[in-house]
Amino acid sequence: MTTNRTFTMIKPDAVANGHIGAILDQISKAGFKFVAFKYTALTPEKAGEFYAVHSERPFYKDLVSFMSSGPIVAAILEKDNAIEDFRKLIGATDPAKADAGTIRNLFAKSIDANAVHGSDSDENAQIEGNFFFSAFERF
Ligand code: DGI
Repeated sequence: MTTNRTFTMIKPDAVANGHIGAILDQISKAGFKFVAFKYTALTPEKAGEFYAVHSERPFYKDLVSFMSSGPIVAAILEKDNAIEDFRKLIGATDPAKADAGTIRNLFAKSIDANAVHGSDSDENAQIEGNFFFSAFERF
């Protein structure tokens, strides 16, 4: 089922570097509406759970440590074709390969600290949104 929703995080590097406002502006100008929004932080346990799919990958430990290193912004976004359009807006996982003008091209410095997360499927958008937000926190 297509939900027209995606889930995003502004990661600890982008928060620490003062890019929350610029990133939210770019997301809004691209036509995404906010369904749910919070400023929070992941514990190492929660970060490990969120990225469990990568638990066998060599970068998993560093990823969990980085994602629990400071506050993040978590949000559910709505727009037609949300998953694909948001992945285009953020650019490739490795910022060195991200197209000019994409969020990762503008605000990320490395593949592990790459500024933003965007869900890769409708199914994962639902799972990830449910990970952070209750029904009472969606509008
Ligand atoms: O969906 P993406 O965030 O673009 O990428 P992903 O789901 O394949 O990986 C999740 C995160 O894990 C990614 O944003 C950064 C990290 N990651 C992925 N591949 C590598 C990586 N980190 C390192 N150090 N090296 C990798 O090859």
